[in-house]
Amino acid sequence: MTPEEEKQLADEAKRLFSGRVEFLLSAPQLKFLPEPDFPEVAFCGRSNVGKSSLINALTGRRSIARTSVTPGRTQELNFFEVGEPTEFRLVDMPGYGFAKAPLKVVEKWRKLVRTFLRGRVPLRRTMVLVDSRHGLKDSDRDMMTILDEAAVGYRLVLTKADKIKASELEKVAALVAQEARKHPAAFPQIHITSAEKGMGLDELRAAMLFDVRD
Ligand SMILES: Nc1nc2c(ncn2[C@@H]2O[C@H](COP(=O)(O)OP(=O)(O)OP(=O)(O)O)[C@@H](O)[C@H]2O)c(=O)[nH]1
Ligand SMILES: [Mg+2]
Repeated sequence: MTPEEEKQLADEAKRLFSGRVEFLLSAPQLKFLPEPDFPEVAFCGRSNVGKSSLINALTGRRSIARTSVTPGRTQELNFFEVGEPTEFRLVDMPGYGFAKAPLKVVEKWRKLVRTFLRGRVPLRRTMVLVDSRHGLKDSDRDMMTILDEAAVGYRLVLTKADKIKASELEKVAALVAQEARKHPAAFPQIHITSAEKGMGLDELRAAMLFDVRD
């Protein structure tokens, strides 16, 4: 892409995300998924990593996606439509790696998430969110392997960048980028964001629009 094309994409992305964004439905089981009519971008990551907060920040809505201080807030696949007419959908997913939830519940979410990521035809891209303070955990690596095997391209997105020192952030980002290079379906370039401070959001919006139009 030329710099002009990049700028145009970024402007368009900004306009889209600040326009119509609407909650569509919440699917507690696969049989409740919406018809696969539009391209989709899914947000996954460990419990409490900031998936719902990032969706709110990207769309400039305070609480279109439900957030909480209690991990395990999002328990279904939540679909949001972007654009007028709809151009694509965002999918807010339940978090993984949440040790305190009852095992049966965790198993149910895990199955829902895995089956969705493996078999969803309109899924264009998955955002794998990683807490800036913690870097990659084994549960993230498991998720990355699932996506590699399903050949679903994904972007690694560091969240809560406002919570650590710049020098630490640089170190974590380098480590995550290094590991990303070993995963065939991972984008080599990682994203650094803060839903709280609005950091990295313009770039991520543009990247997502690029992904759904790809
Ligand atoms: N400082 C800071 N806090 C954040 C940021 N993003 C999210 N948080 C906080 O982290 C907590 C969890 O955020 P959520 O968006 O609910 O996380 P989630 O990944 O959707 O969680 P589950 O749905 O439980 O898996 C909330 O208390 C948020 O306010 C950020 O960029 N900066
Ligand atoms: Mg959530």
